Amino acid sequence: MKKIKLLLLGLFIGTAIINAQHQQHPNIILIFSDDHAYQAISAYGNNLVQTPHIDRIAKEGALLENNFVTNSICGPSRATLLTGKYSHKNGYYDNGGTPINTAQLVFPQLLQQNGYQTAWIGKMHLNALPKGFNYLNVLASAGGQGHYFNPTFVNINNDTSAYKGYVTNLITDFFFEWMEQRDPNKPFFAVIGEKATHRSWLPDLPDLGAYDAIDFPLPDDFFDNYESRPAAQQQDMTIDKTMRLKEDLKIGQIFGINRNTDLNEIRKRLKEYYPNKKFTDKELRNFARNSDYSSLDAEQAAAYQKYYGEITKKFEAQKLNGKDLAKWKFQRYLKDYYATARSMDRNIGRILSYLDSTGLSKNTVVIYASDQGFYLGEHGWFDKRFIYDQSLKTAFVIRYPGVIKPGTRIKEFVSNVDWAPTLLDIAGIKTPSEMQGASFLPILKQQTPHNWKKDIYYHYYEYPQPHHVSPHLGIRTKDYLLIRFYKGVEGWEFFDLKKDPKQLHNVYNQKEYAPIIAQLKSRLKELIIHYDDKEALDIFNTPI
Ligand code: SGN
Ligand code: CA
Repeated sequence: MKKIKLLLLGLFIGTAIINAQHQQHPNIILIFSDDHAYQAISAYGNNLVQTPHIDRIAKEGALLENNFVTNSICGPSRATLLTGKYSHKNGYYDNGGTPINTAQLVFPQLLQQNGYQTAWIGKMHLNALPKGFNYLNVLASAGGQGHYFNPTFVNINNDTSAYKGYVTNLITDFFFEWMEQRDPNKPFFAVIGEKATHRSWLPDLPDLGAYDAIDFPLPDDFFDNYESRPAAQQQDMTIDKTMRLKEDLKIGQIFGINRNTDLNEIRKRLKEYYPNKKFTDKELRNFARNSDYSSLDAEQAAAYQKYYGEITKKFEAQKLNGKDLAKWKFQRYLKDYYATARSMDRNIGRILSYLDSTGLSKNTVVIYASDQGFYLGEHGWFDKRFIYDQSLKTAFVIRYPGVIKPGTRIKEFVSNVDWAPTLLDIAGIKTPSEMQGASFLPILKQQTPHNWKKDIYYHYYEYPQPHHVSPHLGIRTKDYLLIRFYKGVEGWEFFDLKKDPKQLHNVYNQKEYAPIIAQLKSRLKELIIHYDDKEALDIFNTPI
């Protein structure tokens, strides 16, 4: 009897110690999506579609209204997340295919040194596997973008495997599998890297057509003429001209065929859409090119074929052109985009329920963020890259029970160089001096340091492909935006955000702004020097 009592006491103390350790070192989950616009989230004010599970994280924790990125594109955002550094310091400037330098320090290594088990599951897109992870299962095909259906993953040993199913569901399943096999006596850190909502926006089968009844209001700058903004005139990312009917909006698309499919089979399927049209063999083979569509199995392809077949027929009957066609494309874009986001939000719900049912919710920090912002028709665009708001800002909601007061809304400026320092701070680890950001945990606790930054430095590089956005650098404050474009287009832009929140009127040449522009230029120079961006300093010092 005595022995049993002692054993129970021992167990009790053991559990208490583990709990105390976990309080000190809470588990951290970062659900990190791709191209999911903050304006697509109901917690951020979208009232046409609901994202109940992202909203739940915000409601039970904090929502950041001014969370910016330093270089609005996929790989560079992930490299900044891992290193806490700008692109010019971590060497990952664009999606050009160069592998990330794996010799440099990434914050999960510090988590590991402090007893954490670490995992990254899903989309990573860095062309090499970084250090600092105990478990990796990341999307492998299409240059790391992966496929929506039946995707291939690569693990920490560089073994690739193909799986059956829809990518977002699989990523959640892999997370659960890892959770079951991890050591429960250690705290964990996991990145759940979503492929959603990346182009070409393929929803899971139950979500096909989920928003067909909604007529989405056209942004009032949808037909922006880009007056006074030469770089905006040069870009190649409009819904009107760049977005493709077949490859993006799936009009006349044939699903589940690939290079090996018999041409007669393709011809037969096409007859349904184009009964009077004759196709050359080359054209037929082109239908088997886009791998996101060829990876569907027979059952998935049949569901997609049925849904988009109907839409194609209706589209063909309407014979749209000009502005009507652009408006129609906008509707279809948003319907696919939001349906893909819906498949993701449901999976976020699965993750939250799992944490509830395993008792982990109380000592696990849950973050939902996207790698950058995205245009949903503002300026007539899709994609990202520009320093303008919709791509510069990105969603960030965080739940930290007992530490962050539910319903907190944060207006302070933070950026993705601050993410690594913040996550380290949550784990009780000091930020190494080489990182360029600072922890915003005090802000989340509503104890903002008096000297917290009031402006953000930005530098974008990738050019000209794929969307012809001129490389630029700039500074964003609460009231102003100053930009220097330096390749393709050379020149300055300046926006008064109090009068022009949509950033439509470049007033760089208006005399009354000369004093504030001069002030911002000198601040921009300070930031360039502070972040040690040598190339930017040369650009800044070169007169135009
Ligand atoms: C692909 C897309 C682009 C997108 C980039 C980068 N084209 O190239 O539209 O900007 O990825 O996206 S697609 O026709 O292949 O879909 S990122 O999120 O990885 O940075
Ligand atoms: Ca992205």
